[in-house]
Amino acid sequence: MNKYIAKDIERKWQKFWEENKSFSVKEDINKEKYYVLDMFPYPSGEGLHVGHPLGYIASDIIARYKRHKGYNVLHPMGYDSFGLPAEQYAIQTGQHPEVTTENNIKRYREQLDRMGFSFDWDRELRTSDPNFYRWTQWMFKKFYNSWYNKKLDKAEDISKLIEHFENLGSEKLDASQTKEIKFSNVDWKKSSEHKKNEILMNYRLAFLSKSIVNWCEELGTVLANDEVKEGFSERGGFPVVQKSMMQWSLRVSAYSERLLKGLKEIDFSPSLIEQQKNWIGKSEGVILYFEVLGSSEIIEVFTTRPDTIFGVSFLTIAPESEIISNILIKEYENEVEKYIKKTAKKTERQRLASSGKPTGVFTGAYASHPVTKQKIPIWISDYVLSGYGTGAVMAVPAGDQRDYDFAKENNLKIPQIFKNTDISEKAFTEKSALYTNSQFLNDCNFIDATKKINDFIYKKGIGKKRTNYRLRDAIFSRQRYWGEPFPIYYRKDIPQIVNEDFVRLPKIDKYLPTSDGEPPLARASKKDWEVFKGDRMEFNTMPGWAGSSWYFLRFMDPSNNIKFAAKEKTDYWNQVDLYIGGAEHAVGHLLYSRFWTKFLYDKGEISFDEPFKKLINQGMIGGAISYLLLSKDKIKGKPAFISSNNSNTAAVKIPCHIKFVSKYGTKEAFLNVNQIKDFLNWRKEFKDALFETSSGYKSIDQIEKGYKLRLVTEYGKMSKRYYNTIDPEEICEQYGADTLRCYEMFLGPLEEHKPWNVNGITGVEGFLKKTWNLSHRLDTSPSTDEQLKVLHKTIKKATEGIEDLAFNTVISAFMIAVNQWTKQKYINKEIFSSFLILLSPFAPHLSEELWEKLGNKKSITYEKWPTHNENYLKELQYEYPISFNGKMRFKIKISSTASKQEIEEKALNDERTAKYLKGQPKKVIVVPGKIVNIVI
Ligand code: ANZ
Repeated sequence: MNKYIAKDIERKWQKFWEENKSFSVKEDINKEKYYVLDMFPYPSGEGLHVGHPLGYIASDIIARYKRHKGYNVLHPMGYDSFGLPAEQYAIQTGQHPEVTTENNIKRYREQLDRMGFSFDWDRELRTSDPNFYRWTQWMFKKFYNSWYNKKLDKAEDISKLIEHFENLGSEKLDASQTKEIKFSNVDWKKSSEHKKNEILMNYRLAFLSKSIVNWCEELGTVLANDEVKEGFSERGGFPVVQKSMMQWSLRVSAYSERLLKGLKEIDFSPSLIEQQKNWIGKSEGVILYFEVLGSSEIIEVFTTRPDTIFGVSFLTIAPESEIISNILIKEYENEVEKYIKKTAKKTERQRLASSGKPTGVFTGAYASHPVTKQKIPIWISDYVLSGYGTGAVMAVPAGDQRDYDFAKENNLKIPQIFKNTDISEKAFTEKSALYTNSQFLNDCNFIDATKKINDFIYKKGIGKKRTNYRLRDAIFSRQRYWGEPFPIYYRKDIPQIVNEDFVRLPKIDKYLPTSDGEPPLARASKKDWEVFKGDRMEFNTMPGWAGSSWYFLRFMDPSNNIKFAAKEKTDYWNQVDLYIGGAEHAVGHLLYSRFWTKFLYDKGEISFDEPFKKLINQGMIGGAISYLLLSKDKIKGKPAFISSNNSNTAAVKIPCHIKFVSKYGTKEAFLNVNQIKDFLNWRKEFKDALFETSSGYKSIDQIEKGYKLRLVTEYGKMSKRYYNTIDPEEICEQYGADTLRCYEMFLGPLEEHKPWNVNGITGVEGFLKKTWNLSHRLDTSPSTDEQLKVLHKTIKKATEGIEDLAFNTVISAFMIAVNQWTKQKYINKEIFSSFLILLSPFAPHLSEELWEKLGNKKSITYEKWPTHNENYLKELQYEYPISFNGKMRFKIKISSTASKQEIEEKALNDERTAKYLKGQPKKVIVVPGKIVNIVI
């Protein structure tokens, strides 16, 4: 009897699949397609740990299952290979990021191959490959040459807009724009090229503008909102400040309503839908006009509560507002200037966080209330954001807490407009009160008041309806080297499109900004650029999300060199049927790729406008993190990761590589002197630190004299920085890839977070060994009803479990089946064959091997998925002969799973028994599945 040696079998089948291109697919109109995709990884230098494959295993199970079901399955893999870490490594070592990236990809590929994934590797792509990014540039040009026509609710070619300007100027134009501008067709025609370009930039979907950006000095680049967490960069944890810079942006805001509506058509989790909705942030309200007294200026405010109009006691405008200089009264100039300077340093987050004590300054100017004509003072405050609404608010202290706090702080009036409410301590922010001191709204409820005031506003022309979205245009430039170059050059500072094929990333000497602070690409001389035009090329590169916004399309036709993908192919493969990836991309990647898809749809490039039909976020696999506790005062040169954590405690937690805590639930332990020396050898910077011990903080010398050092263990993320990663290859070497695959699925529901706990792995390995052993007990004798029942139950469970992505329940069902069959003398070959097909998505190597042993010549990959027969699931019955003193008298049907006692009861309670038995029997002999003999 040969033994199950996972390693040997696995290598053999991995080679077989590769050589036979088992998973390579072509379009086939006779077959229904299924596209299952993983979020492609950034190939970092750390390689994969056991948490990463969780999603890949799940998607691989689905891919293999769908092949068995007869689908034409597209299951590709590639690399999101532009990005910061390779560039930072380049800065430190001088090694070209391309080389680093190539090495990392090699390592990823080895690890992925070892786990037996059924990717179609012929379709592999990399975003840093010129054959890929030339199409990203091609799409950028499309964005640049488009504008958003709100009347048609779609993107159109810029030539259509120019035509409109030639005929009508800005009149009758309904377009998405940076700001409202008015000009006639004559103005347009008279304009210089420079001026025309400036006007067009106001509408292009890829546009250059001065914008306030998140600037990270340490990383030397701008970051997107979702790359900034609590004022620090997500990567590296460096401080981020606000800065005004010329930047490329994509006009994502034009698609706000469609991005919102599209959420109804796709199957994303409720929490993800909610996050996207909040990010888009639709709010309906009105714009009201407040005339500035003694000036021709009008301040427009955006409000969602026009019903509170009679409670307005002042206006507040954002410090960045351009109107300030036009209305400012001279004697207030100094104070205002000082205030503006001070607030410019704060980030948006800090500004929002300062609620409770909002700061501000008076402009000296007044506006006229549009209904009551009362004099309303105009203030400046940084709780008003310049990028939202109109950048100005009508302050209603009675109904809005920030306005209330501001009024209290600056001794401004707080008019009461809500009947029977108490606003002596705080604003009344609900909508349940009737109105008072509100003229024609008095005694109305919220709904009536809103309707009345809106009618009034529209009729009198003192305002207009407005729907606002929080979604901002996405900044698209990065001051980095390792990204897609723009197909842009400048002539006299006017950006121009490079019409040649594409712009290749030039080689440069150092990956740092120039001494004038220009991005690294400014180091490239004219001859370093393959295409060089005008006065200079664009120095910025595109952000990481450029390539990832459309890569799923390239997988459909990865080697096409005349188009990003042929239309027949994108028509065939169409939307991604199932997309699996981490929850951290909820509002970044998943919003940008939806936007990008809608744009390509508008341009007729593809025929669907949502990229992902269904999305699943796999949970995280966590690990135990061991920390040493050090006194904060004594640490020199704090590493970045401790700067933001536990700032209020005296101790700093240092993640520690000493893995002596093996069991979960161990909260603290003590290190011996050798272990501490080992730690200090490795982290020399802590040699003067004071360590927390069982009796306070002690230095290393004191510890050597016998104090016990404390070490705490917490459950957290698996990451190199916590020294708690486990390499999947190690697990594959020890137990086999099939065990790893089944084990990760067995850990719990796919979407939940769960700790890695190696204790259970041998159980799963045991199950595969049992399956292997079953193969030695095959027989061609007919299957028993019992064997068939177990099989059909398992088919049902496996099919339903896979469809519901409840993989852990499927593995349990397999284990039950194998245990039951193991108890029997033999197992019918046909039954075992069917079982191998069920098992093959989970443990593909083992299934292939046993399939071959059964005498099959072809791979199991495309074998038809079995279907269950309800008839076999019915309760099985056995017909017991009932004997009295050894003489068979009659038969009764009893469930085959009935216990001895149940069988005895059934026999004794049968009415025919009374004929043969008077009183109590001497003895009842029950042999389950055979006979009942009643001794009288
Ligand atoms: C008067 C009012 C009375 C308001 C009241 C609220 C409550 P959402 O729903 O988030 O869109 N606002 C408008 N523009 C702003 C800006 N640039 N910065 C800060 N706040 C701004 O919020 C809309 C409300 O937020 C608006 O309605 C305005 O205050 C404020 F009892 O106007 B409200």
